[in-house]
Amino acid sequence: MSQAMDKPGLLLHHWDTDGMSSAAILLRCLEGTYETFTPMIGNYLLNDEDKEEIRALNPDHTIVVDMALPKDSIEFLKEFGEVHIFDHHLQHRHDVELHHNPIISGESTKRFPSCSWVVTEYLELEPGLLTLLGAFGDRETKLKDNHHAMGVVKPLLDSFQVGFDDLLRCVYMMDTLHKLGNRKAIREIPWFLMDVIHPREILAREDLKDNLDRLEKTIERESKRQLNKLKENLYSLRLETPYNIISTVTRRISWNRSDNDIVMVTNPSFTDGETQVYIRGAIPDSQEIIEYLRDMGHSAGGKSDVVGMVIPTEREDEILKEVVNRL
Ligand SMILES: [Mn+2]
Repeated sequence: MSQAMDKPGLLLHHWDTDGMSSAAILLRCLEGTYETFTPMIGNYLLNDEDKEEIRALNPDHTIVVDMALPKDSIEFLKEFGEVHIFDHHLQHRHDVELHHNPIISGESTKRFPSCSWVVTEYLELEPGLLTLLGAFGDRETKLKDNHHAMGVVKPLLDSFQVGFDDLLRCVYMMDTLHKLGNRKAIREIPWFLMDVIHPREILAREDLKDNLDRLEKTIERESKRQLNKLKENLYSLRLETPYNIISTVTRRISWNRSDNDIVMVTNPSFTDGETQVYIRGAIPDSQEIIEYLRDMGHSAGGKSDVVGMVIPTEREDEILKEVVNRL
């Protein structure tokens, strides 16, 4: 990846721990100047604001890390120069200089639990703290069931003389940045991480500790509020928070209730003009709800017992009426 001296490369990464750690691994190895960048939090694409900022940076080339961007965003980046992608999400292969994604080449997610793992192997590096952080971020405690990964994780944890939970705490501290919507800090942290050699350097960061306390207090308070009963076994709660905590709040409420209950939480205050909706519990047919929303052009996803969506706030009542009819 050669570059002209006067133009920076663009290192575009996901806003979570895996994205920040993978970017830091690359920064250690890249020569030349780079600008780190993350899209608007919650958007798995480049919107007009992102594009305007990238135009002003006028990068020499782009490296995309841990983020499955749609074709339109990739085509935009190609206007500036070469595009190299390192990822592990399911996606179509893009027509770019390099799209390195072992998962779409048929490798297993056990073998490559995170993008940090993908980048480490591509660069032929020994797995290290940053490799672990990405995997802990994406898999959390489920990493314990991955024998291949644990074969690498265990000796490293021993060498740092820390436990599994210490690394998890690093992840929770780092992920406060996107939950609090601190995009500037997310873009700066790869530069801090690239020099970190021991987990204690992360655990000692007072700003991240304060973030964690603040978030925990908000989540705890919101999770204990009175729910509205919409119908038998269906309860709702409306948040008014600028924090991206809807999935955590919904999970906490749901875990304290009967398995037959469904909890629906909404938050119109994370993004202007959009309402986040999160539903968890005994959902009769989550796939049908997801398809119904996607057919109308909304962002929706989930599993059998979870549905998450983002809908326009001005059409919220009408859309949620249809959703509630399906619960
Ligand atoms: Mn990832």
